[in-house]
Amino acid sequence: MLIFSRPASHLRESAVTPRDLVLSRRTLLAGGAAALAMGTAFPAAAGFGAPTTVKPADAAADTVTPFKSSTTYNNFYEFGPGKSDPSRYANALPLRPWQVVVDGEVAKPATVGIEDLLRFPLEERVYRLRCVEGWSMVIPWTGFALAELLKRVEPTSRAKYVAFQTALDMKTMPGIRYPLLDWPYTEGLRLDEAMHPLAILAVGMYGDPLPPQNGAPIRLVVPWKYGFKSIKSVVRITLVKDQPPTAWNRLQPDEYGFYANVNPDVSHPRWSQATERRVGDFFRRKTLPFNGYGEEVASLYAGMDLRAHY
Ligand SMILES: Nc1nc2c(c(=O)[nH]1)N[C@H]1C(S)=C(S)[C@@H](COP(=O)(O)O)O[C@H]1N2
Ligand SMILES: [Mo]
Repeated sequence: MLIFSRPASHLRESAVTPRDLVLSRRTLLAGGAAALAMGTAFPAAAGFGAPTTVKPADAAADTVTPFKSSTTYNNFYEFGPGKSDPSRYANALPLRPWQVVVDGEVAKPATVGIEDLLRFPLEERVYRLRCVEGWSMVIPWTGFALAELLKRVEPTSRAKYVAFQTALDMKTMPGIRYPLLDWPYTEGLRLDEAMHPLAILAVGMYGDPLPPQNGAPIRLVVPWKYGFKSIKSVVRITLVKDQPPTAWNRLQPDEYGFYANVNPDVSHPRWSQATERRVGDFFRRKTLPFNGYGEEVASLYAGMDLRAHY
């Protein structure tokens, strides 16, 4: 059973939440205390500290994308290349048992079951996700800071990057029969990016467990980067010395950089990145540097030429 403790939310419910979603949240809450009381080999986190307040620059103009849209218009190429393939096929992916291996340059490698990952202090974060194809969504994620997990395994001084890997399931993933990408899907971050409090591992959205098409049972969300960095259905997180190979970068390095910070000034060879269309909107809007999170993250890139490191 999936259970969440009620996240300290900065979501303005009046602005967005349809009644049925509110009801499903209450159902989740009913079981929360019992789950938290159970013992675990992977001890509970010491606490999240002050919740990160995450407000996109034009928050007032931002409306949460309807659930129906964000769960039927997806990129999850393991389940096919079409936007509706993931919602059609990802249901078949077995979500239990599920483990995430955390290894590499760490003092305490661990294999963490999803039940223990759900015990991390969960928060609700309303983030925009912008795809390099020029569309974006605003999604209330439930998750915890990736840094919380990384700290537990104690990165060594040699750890400079973090490599991520998605599950590979021949039986349920029709997309991996085609060599579109080098399967399994892989992504990577620099260690300081991964430790940034805005980078989260999400286990839910709209107050419920993640739908399979959105990367159940656990996926990365890095809101200041293009959507392809936010790898779904993660099974392995490896700390490494050198910049790891990543699936899209290997396929087309001139189109998909390792950094992939949202940048309206650097065009993708096939798509301008100056504007975007919110899924559900008719008109396009301006794309913001770092997807609107510049105040929080720009310092990570001080001194770097972001045209060269796109
Ligand atoms: N494993 C995996 N993760 C993935 C993808 C994928 O094809 N496979 N697509 C990426 C891309 S291109 C985008 S835009 C986002 C979309 O996330 P969403 O469907 O939850 O909006 O997931 C990213 N994560
Ligand atoms: Mo994307």
